[in-house]
Amino acid sequence: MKSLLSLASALTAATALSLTGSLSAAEPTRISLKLVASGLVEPLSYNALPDGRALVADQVGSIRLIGRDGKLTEAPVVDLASKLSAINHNAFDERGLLCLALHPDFAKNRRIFASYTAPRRASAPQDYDCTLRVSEFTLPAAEPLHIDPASERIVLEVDKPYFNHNGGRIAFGPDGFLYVSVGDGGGPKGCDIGNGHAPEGNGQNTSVLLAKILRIDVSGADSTHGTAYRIPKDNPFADGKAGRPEIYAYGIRNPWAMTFDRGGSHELFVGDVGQMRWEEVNIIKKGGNYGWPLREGFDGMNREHPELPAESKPERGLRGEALIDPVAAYKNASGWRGDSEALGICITGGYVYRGKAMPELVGHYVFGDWTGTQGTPQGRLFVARRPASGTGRWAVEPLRVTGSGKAFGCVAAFGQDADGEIYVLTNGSTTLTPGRGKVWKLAPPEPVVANP
Ligand SMILES: [Ca+2]
Repeated sequence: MKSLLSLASALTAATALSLTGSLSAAEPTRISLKLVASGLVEPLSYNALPDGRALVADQVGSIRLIGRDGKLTEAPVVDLASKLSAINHNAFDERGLLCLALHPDFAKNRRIFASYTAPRRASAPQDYDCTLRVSEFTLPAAEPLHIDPASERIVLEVDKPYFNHNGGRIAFGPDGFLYVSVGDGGGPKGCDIGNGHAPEGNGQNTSVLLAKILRIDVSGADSTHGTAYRIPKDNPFADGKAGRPEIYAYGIRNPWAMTFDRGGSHELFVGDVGQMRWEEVNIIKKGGNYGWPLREGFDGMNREHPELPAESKPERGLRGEALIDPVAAYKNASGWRGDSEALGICITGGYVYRGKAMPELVGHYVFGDWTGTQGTPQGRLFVARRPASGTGRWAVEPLRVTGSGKAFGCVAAFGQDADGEIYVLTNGSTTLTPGRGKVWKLAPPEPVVANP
């Protein structure tokens, strides 16, 4: 019962007391979910505007406005559906509008970035599925807020052999650079195997942008290389000799999602979706090799039989570099059937909580799992607690959802506002079905009402 022991040791006395005082240290932290918006398909990005309103991006293409009154505006700020690759409506899909990021100087320059899967571009191999695209738009200040889709400026494109493992999360770092998470390319076999996958896996191949965290400078174009961005001078492969200059870190399978801590030392967190045995939380360091597909979780990876344990755990990558472990991992129920420690099947990365409403979560990483069981909308929420010593593994513990938000469905993504409070973006079904998507705000547990 490794996880319960680590859970008990991670809970501080203050945490236990802040509950009801009568709960044991092993009781999960209780929270509730306050409904913010509904009627969406699958919301994947929540971005607070400086004026107190927020944008919410729906996977099927629309970006909508949540007003100061908390109400979702009917008319979209923009609908990018016509720019997207084909999407399986009323079915499961990983393609679509994936993430938004406001420029750090958004209040002055109104620059906004969006990532989405576009139809395969002309230069992509003919048997590829789509092209992951990061584009820039400007949000005019005029009311009602509206983005002209024709104002798009394409920033970066990465061709995708298959429909899945897109990554596609974007975020500005404290350094002002734009970070882009890209999945390994996907495919029916998984394991970083198939069309468009290098023999060593795209994770370990630094000549491709798949299976990477990228970092680019969007302050201007680079006329020498013909790119719409510049390469930060201290990127690990900035000179292009040993790898693509956009790469910041590598060895990542399907980074969903990627966020910076608003506080502390502004660490970069990536939830890396696993194959069959482990779901990971990583803290990303510049130049780091996070092991995929040589490793999964804290173990080696059996690429032929991913449901089985690996015979060994490699310690180094192709250049002799040390492989970096996740800070937290939990068992995937696909490879650990019936195991009580198998907490889900597909991680949905979240945020380090920096709000005021739940002091017991401050400094810890709140995240979730798409669903506990394949095919049913039963997502789960967790907190990974930073070790008291500051180093070592983080303990993963469930968050117990109380009250009316209990049956929230699948956990699609998370958002965070300027106060550090966290939003949970859900889909009441496992498919892209109209009307099932909701946005919730993480809140303290609802008071227990005595039976009348
Ligand atoms: Ca890893």
